[in-house]
Amino acid sequence: MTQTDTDTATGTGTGTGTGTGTDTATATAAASGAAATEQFRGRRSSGTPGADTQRVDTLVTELLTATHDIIRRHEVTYEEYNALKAWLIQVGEDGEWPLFLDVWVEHVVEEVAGKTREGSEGTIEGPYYVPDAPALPADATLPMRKDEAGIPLLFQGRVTSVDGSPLSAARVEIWQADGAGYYSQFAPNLPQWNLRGTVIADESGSFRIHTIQPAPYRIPTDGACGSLLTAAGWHPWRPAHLHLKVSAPGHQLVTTQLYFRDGEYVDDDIASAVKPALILDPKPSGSGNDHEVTYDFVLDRA
Ligand code: MBD
Ligand code: FE
Repeated sequence: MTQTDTDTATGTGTGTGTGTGTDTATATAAASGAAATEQFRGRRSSGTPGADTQRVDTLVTELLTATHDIIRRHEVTYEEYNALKAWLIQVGEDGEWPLFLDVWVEHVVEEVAGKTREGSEGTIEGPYYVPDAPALPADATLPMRKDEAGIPLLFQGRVTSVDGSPLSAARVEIWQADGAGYYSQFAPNLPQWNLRGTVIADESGSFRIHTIQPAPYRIPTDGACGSLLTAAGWHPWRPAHLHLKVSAPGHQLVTTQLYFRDGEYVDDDIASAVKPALILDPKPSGSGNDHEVTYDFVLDRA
């Protein structure tokens, strides 16, 4: 982290877990983990299942049985069992349950949840969404620093219903990492809403978002998830991506991500969240080194 533009930087986000309040703070697994944990807890008031004893019994029994089978089949030792126990404790201490679950589990939950939708393909939300990003007009530039690094990108499109009718005033929430792979509110010394916004589409459901092309994202390697990567010989990378939540009255919200053709790790995402329909192919636009791409969203009825 070498940002020097601190005039609007808070780095403190919505919680006490982000940043450390010093200009020299570096991004750590424990700090971004604590912020992600707090963000998740703050948004999770509704939708608690838990009353269905039968279903909990079935799911937990099958999870445990699968674990027992693995132990028998591979003759797992006490050394390995204790290494697992220590590692699980560490995941909690580092606040990395949101990261671990969203990287290695969420894609299958999303696959099940999205099975019956006809509209735009979705994919995982990941740990770094923050609700209520500042509202922006249909033709907008995302909040960014004066010297924001990265190739300028015009991301434009239209939001329609499954029957093709335009969804006027659809909301296009967008969030992304910066050119160094950092998300505002989860890494220190970034302006609070850097590269986050809620774009309100026009009467025809159209939007034009000026941003920068994000960089591939390296999940934190200095915490428990990093230990797992090292121990298993896995790489820590996600391909460069834009995160989106697109919604309109009377329609189902879609949570998705868009990737870049031929981008590094598009075929080897550590979070298994790439789908062919989600790969953009931006072209140089008339001016300078800018790129532009069009992607339309189709929403299912609620
Ligand atoms: C990310 O940016 C992300 O999108 C996911 C799914 C996991 C970790 C970091
Ligand atoms: Fe991400």
